[in-house]
Amino acid sequence: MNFKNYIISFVIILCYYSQLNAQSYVLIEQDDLPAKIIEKAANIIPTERQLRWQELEVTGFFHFGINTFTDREWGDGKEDPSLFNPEALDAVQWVKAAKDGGIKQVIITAKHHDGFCLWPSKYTKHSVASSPWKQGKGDIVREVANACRKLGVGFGIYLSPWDRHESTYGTVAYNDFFVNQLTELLTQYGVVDEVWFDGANGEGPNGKKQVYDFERWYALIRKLQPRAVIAVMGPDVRWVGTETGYGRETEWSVVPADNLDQSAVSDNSQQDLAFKPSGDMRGDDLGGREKIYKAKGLVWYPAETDVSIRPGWFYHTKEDDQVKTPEKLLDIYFNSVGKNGVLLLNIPPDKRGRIHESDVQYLREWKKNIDNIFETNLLEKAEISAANVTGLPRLVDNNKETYWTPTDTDSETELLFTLDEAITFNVLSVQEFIKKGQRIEQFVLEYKEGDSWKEVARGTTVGYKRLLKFDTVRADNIRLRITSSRLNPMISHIGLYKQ
Ligand code: FUL
Repeated sequence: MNFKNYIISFVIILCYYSQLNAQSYVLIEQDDLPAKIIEKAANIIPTERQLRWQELEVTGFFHFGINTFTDREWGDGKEDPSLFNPEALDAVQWVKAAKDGGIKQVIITAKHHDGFCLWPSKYTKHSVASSPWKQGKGDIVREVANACRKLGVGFGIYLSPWDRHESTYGTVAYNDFFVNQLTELLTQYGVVDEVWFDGANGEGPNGKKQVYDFERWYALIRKLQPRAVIAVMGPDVRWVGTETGYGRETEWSVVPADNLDQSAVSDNSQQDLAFKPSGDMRGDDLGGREKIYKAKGLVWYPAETDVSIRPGWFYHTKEDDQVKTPEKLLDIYFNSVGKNGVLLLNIPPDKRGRIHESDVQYLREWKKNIDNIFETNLLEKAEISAANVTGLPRLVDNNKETYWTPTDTDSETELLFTLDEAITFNVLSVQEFIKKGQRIEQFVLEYKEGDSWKEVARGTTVGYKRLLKFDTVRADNIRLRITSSRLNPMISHIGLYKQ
């Protein structure tokens, strides 16, 4: 082997190993200096299932159940199943309404806190099987799963750990009951893409609270549905901390994890479960330098931003005139997906078992608005330059598998866009190549007026996607400066658009 080939093989092997070593979590050693911690943070990457989920951008919730018929948000578990009768139920209409709104995956509330099951569970009578709907022969979970498969939309389940009906709740036996129900849902309906656990933990019918056996549930999900992300009270996806649809200005997907399971970290077969989420994930900045310097470990734990299209999670006729408008939904899109989150938008079916007409229409208009804005990247025709020019056009090629990065590890970098003809824009979109980590800490967008550069907008974190809206600008010389980053930034997309 000549020297050149030797070097090439060496680099290939090195890349292979660095790829293998990149993980979705890392332990911080006591003697790690700040620079080492930054390097570790910059190299944490999402798991395959987290990446797939992040790229969905917009997902949906269907809150439906006995509450739909009692006009309540939280049932007490004493509701009579005979109230449940969605006579015109059409799950294909639900999933189609979601899909027409750009939603790529939906989650059905198989059981909410009231304990009423939307599938005929063998383990309780408190379910659709005791209702008049389809003479007790129906199964809503199946109808939704089938509709998802038919329309190519992802399928997820919400199973409330808090059960206000089940008599064993508050005892050890409840954990078996819950595992049995979870097993039914994970084995009878094909592929499950997301399992959503709520944090609510109130009293059951006997006045006792339950100690949830999360670890057993996680292991069961990994075994039966390895592709599913486990959300909120789970290790893959974190609740953003509000139910407004508005995420944080500074949203790190890499956050401190002080309870990494040491033995699982070093056991390959257990690595999937090394991270046990705990503690409150609220606050303005969860993963900034000050936070990670004090951490014992770091983990990729991205944010999900949930909100309902109506004031309530369940359908109420009195809220028919309070459906969020396409304009409001667009603002939410900018502040959730555009702030490094996945939007989880709830669309509650009504008593007929259909998504209300106004929700359907608003969803469609919302999607049309988003498509219009992002149809043409005005930078496509720009000449791009930077300190290092290798691979620059990849910034505007609309290909999520390509990215640009400066060759040195300079944390500051500047990209210049020169156009033959001035462009008019008011929206910026930036995306990092998160397959290799999240790094950007601060950036500024500027344009040239005469001899001076004027600021248009600035931001902190980027992550999967950062969207900024600002007053309309017309310019032919534009630059994006990354003013702070953990190691070298890796940018997969930059776009300017006109709303
Ligand atoms: C909350 C629940 O209590 C609400 O009813 C709803 O399901 C929401 C998504 O999560 O914690």
